[in-house]
Amino acid sequence: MQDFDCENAESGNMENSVKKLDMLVVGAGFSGIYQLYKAREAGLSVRVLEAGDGVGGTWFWNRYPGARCDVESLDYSYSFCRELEEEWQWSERYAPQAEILKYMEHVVDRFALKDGIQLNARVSRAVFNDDRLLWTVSTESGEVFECTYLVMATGGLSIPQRPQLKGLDDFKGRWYHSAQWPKDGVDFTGQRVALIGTGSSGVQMVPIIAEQAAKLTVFQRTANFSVPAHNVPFTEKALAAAKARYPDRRAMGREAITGQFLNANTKTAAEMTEEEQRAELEYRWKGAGGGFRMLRTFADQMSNLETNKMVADFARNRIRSVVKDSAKADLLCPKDDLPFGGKRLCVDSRYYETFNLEHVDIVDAAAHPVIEATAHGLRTDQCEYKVDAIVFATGFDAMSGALKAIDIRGSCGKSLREKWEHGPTSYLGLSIAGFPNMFVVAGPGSPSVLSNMVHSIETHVDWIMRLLTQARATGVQRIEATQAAEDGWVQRCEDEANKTLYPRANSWYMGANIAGKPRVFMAFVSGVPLYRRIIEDVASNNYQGFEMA
Ligand code: N01
Repeated sequence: MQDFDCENAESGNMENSVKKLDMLVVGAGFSGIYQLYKAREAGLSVRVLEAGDGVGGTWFWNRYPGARCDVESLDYSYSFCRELEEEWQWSERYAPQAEILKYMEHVVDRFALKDGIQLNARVSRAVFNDDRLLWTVSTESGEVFECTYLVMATGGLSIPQRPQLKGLDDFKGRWYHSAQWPKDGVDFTGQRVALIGTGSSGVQMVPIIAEQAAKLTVFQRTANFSVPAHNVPFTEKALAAAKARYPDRRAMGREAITGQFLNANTKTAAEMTEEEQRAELEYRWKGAGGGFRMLRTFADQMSNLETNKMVADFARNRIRSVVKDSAKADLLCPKDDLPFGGKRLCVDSRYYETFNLEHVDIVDAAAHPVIEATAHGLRTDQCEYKVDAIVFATGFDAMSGALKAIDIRGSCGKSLREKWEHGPTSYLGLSIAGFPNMFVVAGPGSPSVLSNMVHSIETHVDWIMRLLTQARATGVQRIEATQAAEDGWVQRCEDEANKTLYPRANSWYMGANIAGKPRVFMAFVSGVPLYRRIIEDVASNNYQGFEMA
């Protein structure tokens, strides 16, 4: 099958005609770009539909001040091409948003992928035809495509949680959401700014907005743990040394639980002396460690409450040692009922230090919820805060949101929204019973958000392509996870999660950040290496759990 004539399509000449492809990919983030590359390599006609007017996914939309990756860039980057690794020069240990976006644009150019990506094309509906074994996919602007395979590369954190705040339309200042930040940036110089939300986005923004604003008031509903990034610029020498060991680094990453090497301690806390425990905690908090290394301080940290509390207490002590005002420090210390790492750990640069500035304040939005926006600011149940700008860092309808945003109809018209009414279900986090020939990259039920996303994305895309290559070679036209396989996988994910402390936290991993969203732990918690072995076994066993016809 030939790729359609995109020149005609874009000029509108084919507006009402149906474009036919082997594969359609939804989303041009890390997943969609790599899926396009691999599908083309396999000789498929393929097109990526992207809602934005540029590629990059997360890194296209999240342009808020201070946005940067909190997985080290040497790991949070494609590993499929050694030359790409060699030629790209990361400027910092944790690259800022603009640099990651530039990297992704470079990948698109370098591998000549641009003509396979259609921008400003938001997919609204996808319907499977059981007789013709095709997906019909429509965009909001009315374009229609038919494809044999549909790959949802829609991302786990791509549907922002819009603020449901009474009176927002009457607010006379400007308001922003972290994930829909203006391309030209925002200058807060001299302004009074309110910031709602203290997850990763809020924590990254606070120090930068504080540099500009005359007054910054942070409305915190739940204090989460944040650890220092110890971000540093790369010297030429350091980068060259790291690159000389790149294959080893990648290999160690593949065998690490999150798909990035964090020098995990293999001992439980009980197997160490107090002195050793202390040294381990210090090492991970300080420059040699930092960031997510704190999640790997003890082998039983996410399964043993006592061990977890040791890490949590250590972090709370660090917060108190930085924040001079004890009332602010009290508020910033996460409460005892939140396990360390139970909500996604934040990684910051000078977050806690920023609260020592006189013009930066914190409001307990759990005790005194924001009730409404007024013409001149925000009102809690206590008082009105007059501000010039409001920043919402209130997160996303995570994991399932992007898929439910599209009206997806599988075999016999089955609706994904209805199927997922009680929470997302899948087989292996990449296939859904009742939705043949559709694949989800890093979907609910895979390690995805608990891992180095780029590694997980490459794993999924490679696996999908291996399956499709075999299917095409053997004349298989319909690939579908069985309901029994899906049920078994959902149960396994739940059982694995219940062995850990994760379900104790009201996190977005659990759907707890969205009112009315079912509480289901949405990721495979037991790590990238085990997960990869499971899906490799499935492939070796003739794709056990799939019906192939
Ligand atoms: O969103 P979040 P995020 N009133 O959901 C609060 C990734 N990421 O955008 O905890 C008041 O974590 C909410 O409070 P609570 C990363 O995976 C990565 O910060 O629900 N507050 C919370 O404090 C991350 O985990 C990077 O009580 C309200 C905050 O808003 C994920 O994206 C950088 C509220 C939302 O925190 C999401 O992070 C940034 C309300 N009505 C993000 N509603 C990297 O560096 C919500 N909140 C890779």
